[in-house]
Amino acid sequence: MNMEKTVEMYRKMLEIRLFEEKVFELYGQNLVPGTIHLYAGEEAVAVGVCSNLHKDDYIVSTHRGHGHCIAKGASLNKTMAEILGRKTGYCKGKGGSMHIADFNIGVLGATAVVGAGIPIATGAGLSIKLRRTDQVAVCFFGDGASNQGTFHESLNMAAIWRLPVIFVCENNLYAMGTRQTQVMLTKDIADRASAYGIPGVTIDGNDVLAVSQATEEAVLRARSGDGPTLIECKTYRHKGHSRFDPAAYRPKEEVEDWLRKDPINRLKRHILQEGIISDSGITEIEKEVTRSVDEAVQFAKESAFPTPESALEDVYV
Ligand SMILES: Cc1ncc(C[n+]2csc(CCOP(=O)(O)OP(=O)(O)O)c2C)c(N)n1
Ligand SMILES: [Mg+2]
Repeated sequence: MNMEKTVEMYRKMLEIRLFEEKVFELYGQNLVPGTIHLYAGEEAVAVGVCSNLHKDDYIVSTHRGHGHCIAKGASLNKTMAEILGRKTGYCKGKGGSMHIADFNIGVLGATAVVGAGIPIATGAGLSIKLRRTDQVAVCFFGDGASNQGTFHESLNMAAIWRLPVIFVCENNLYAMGTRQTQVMLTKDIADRASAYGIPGVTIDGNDVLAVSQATEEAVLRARSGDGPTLIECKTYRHKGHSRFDPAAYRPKEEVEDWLRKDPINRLKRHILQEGIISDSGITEIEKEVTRSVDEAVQFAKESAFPTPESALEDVYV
């Protein structure tokens, strides 16, 4: 792995973590309308995947989407402003946490409807194929979403039409309070790929280098016209499902075990052990990221709220 790329991945993962820690803090101060679903613990998936994408490649995100958008290049300022419901945000403050979109960087949007993003990414794949470009479309979704009909229909359609889509299942073992083992007998969701005649791989989703490697192969396949791949990343969310969920359904030992496998600390250890950069280099990155997150908070707080009349703008008639 190229050293520069490794350091950049560390910076992005840290950016997502510190950004969300701020979002959590601001939520506690009643500054975030609606709810929030934090991505902490799963950063290696978004960053490992997006590190292989070009600006004009597409992603479709989920309700747990801040990390996907930041990894694809979303502005921290505009993302924070949207989460705080300000008019300088990505959707002019009218969408909030679950509706970050920016077509200029290929973020086709997030959706609160579980599994709804999967056919959207498949449609983007069809559009790429018809336009004959070398773009790819990536779809992020959870273990819960993989039980929706949309998952099965989309994989089948992408398979027969050899669409350039990469289906990335973030298996964090739970869909709200429901454990994967309660709702499916399949242990590895990637096994479902064989039902559609496409490759499926299960990887350690807390190892950003493994995620990046698997994505690189899937992207190459997609760009060469060989069709879709299903990548299952085993990971874990550090917090509850959404802001008010204390996650009492998770055994304490399980949580502690996964906290020890934190993807950011893991990459930091690798960077230091391999001498890619020194301790002071890491401290410098931490300072820079903290500064940019603080700036995003300031930008958002200083921005105005949308006017009530603006609710009637940007609507389809
Ligand atoms: C169609 C639909 N059904 C149910 C819900 C309620 N809901 C919101 S998130 C969620 C769990 C999703 O789990 P998963 O796909 O594993 O994603 P994760 O939250 O673990 O990232 C559910 C059931 C919804 N938003 N949409
Ligand atoms: Mg899940």
